[in-house]
Amino acid sequence: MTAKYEIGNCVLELVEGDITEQRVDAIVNAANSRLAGGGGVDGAIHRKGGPEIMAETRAKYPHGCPTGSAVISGAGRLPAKFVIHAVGPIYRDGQHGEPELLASAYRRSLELAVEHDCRSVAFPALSAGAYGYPLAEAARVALSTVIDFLKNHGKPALVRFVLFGTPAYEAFVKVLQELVGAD
Ligand code: AR6
Repeated sequence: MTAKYEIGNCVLELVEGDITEQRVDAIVNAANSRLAGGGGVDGAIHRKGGPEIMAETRAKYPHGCPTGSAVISGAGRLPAKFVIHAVGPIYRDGQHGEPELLASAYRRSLELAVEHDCRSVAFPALSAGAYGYPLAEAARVALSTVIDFLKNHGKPALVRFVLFGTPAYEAFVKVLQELVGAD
């Protein structure tokens, strides 16, 4: 399943699938602030990408990455040029800066992608798994932040959200329709 929305010359895509299988310039990882690896997207990326990704992030970012930010590495054996390690917030009640931190993790990831000439970027639903962010709220922050960025910068040419399972895909489609009035 795929949904597409054009913003100027850019395309925003929603697909149901596995982020580690995406042939794009940059795959975004849902990392933690220690860049220590873990489950979910992070586990899948390091398993499939191989140990050089962790070796590189350990060497380059020994102090990790603050919540709401992102860092970049090579992609090891994954079919991408880069992995962008984004650190979303752990959801408490929505009153502890979660939306701002989540938006800034997306924005910093997109800035890094543009700085590294990435034309295509694939995101998971940051914070919507182990970090407990309610899916519809996470989708609203994710989509509105990406749409604003594409309107303001005109790149990257393709941003694809790769949603794990039909409920996540449908939640994103619903929020996109609410935001843009798409049919
Ligand atoms: N492809 C796409 N989406 C996936 C995949 C996949 N292969 N696997 C899971 N998802 P999570 P977070 C979905 O937990 O909430 C890790 O331990 C998943 O269903 O990966 O930001 C890190 O080390 C959910 O919708 O990331 C951190 O400690 C979304 O991806 C912590 O989890 C994000 O779920 C980060 O938690």
